[in-house]
Amino acid sequence: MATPLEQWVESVAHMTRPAAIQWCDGSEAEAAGMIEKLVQEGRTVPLNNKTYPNCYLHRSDPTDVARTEKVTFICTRDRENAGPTNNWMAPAETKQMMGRLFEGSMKDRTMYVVPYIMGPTASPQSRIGVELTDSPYVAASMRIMSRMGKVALDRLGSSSDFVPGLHSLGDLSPDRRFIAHFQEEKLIWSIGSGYGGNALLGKKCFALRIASWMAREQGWMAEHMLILGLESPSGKVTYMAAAFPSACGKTNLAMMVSALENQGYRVWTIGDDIAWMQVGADGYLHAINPEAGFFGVAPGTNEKTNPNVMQALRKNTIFTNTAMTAKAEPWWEGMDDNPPADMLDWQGRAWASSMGPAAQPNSRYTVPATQSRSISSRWEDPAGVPISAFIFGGRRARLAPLVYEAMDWQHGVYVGATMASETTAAATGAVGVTRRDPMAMLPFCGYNMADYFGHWLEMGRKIPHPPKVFHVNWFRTGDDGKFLWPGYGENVRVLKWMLERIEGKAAANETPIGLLPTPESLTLDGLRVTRKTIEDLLSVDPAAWMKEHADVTNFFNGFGDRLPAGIRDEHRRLGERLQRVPAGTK
Ligand code: OXD
Ligand code: MN
Repeated sequence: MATPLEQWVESVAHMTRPAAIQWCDGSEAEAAGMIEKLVQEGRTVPLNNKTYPNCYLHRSDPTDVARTEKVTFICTRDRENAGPTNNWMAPAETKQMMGRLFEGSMKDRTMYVVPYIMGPTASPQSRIGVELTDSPYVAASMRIMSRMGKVALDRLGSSSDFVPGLHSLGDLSPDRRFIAHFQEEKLIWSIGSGYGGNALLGKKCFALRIASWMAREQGWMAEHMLILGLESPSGKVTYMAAAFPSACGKTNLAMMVSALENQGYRVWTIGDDIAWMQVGADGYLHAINPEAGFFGVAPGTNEKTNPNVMQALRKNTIFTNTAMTAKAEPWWEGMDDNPPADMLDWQGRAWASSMGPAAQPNSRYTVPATQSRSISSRWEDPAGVPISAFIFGGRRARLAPLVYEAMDWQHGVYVGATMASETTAAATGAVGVTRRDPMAMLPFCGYNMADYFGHWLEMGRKIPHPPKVFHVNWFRTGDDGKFLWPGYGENVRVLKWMLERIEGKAAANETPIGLLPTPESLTLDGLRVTRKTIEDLLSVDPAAWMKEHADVTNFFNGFGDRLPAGIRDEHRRLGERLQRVPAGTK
């Protein structure tokens, strides 16, 4: 009798008609074969074998360089269940339309059957997915980003308990590119893109969009969060999970080299992008990192911003769309100050500065997590790590202080639900446009966001020891437009304050938006910032927050009656607290 997996593979092969089917075992030999094929296809080149052993540079189709939210769909039977922040299509119509595109799409190609585990192999919190793909680049990347191959098949056995994901490059035309999630069936279909989150289906499609739906059904949480451990001088490690929108430094924070290492404060990495969490027997929320690698943005990464990753990606790494030097080494803007001579740009053309950036701004590295010296000894703990703090954050030039603490869980959920970030010129061309991105899940929440807020409130009732909730802003600027806070390794000073709040040691001032550090409660020794700068970083301008409050009202109105009462209450209370502040106070 064919297993459910064999039956599905057979039915997909019938539709897509591949020339061959390869069941992946995850071995070195198999990966070498995929890379050989990629090199033969001409879009992938080996890098310098001495300085970057077993590293490759892949150049994607120039029209296929980023996740495409416009063609990403949540296909629930009832449109209302997808909610106002998702694109929606009806499941039956979507299958018909995409089915026509999948018809014969793998002709002349090999279909790889990629079984994978999201999460540590032995963890009961982990889940299995299987991706069928006609892209050897995707199969080779999935081997880095998940526990892929025999290990997953062994765990699956003949069970039907896996999330199927069908992926084909199709003809790579942006006009025929669709990423669809069938929530009720827990099924993913993606065609027309070979890039990142569009194509590595374990990541955003499964671990966030499908998993967020499963998590609500089953009473756990799937979040767009890094997970780190902060070690204190006693050797105790306190775990924190943080959600920031793209381009706000999640990977850098997760892998930070602490500026307070000489005082005994170190940061350990569990994950840089996604956290799956459930209530443990000890009453704490326990988090696992479902991924096994880092798929990070290369530009801006350097010895200062992330020395740990710079060291990690010196071997066994797939680079995508970076530039390449004459020594066959990868290069990107922000790696160092001087672009080397005789470089090839991300499309393999001889580069001159008049041509714009040499590396594509969303160029990436795909590197095994174990290669970072910051990786925590508990990163594969089957029971996950107990989370003591949630950190929300965004890029706010003038509004949000360096850090504040929510008054309680419900207020914390409100702080996450009202998260926003201002766009940078690099991303959109329009500077300072505020994009609301609740819990950094705007593109990733697989159901109605109002119900998602409700799920967060509900989880608060189920967690005996809920994490404290904080909000940070590393990006506040002064009147001269310059950043007030040095960031990077110095951010550990803010984590230390959080730790001391968790332990009941650090002082805080109550303000209308939450609890702020007293200047004395921050550890600032060895840091060259003036008292005035610290006061600016910790100031709360009630008039600016009133404007923010009005903007949030507009955002919440989009959810109509579905917005939970707890969120409405918090919103009203913030308005009342702001109104009580005497005019002219800061
Ligand atoms: C990512 C993203 O690539 O959030 O992780 O876009
Ligand atoms: Mn992400």
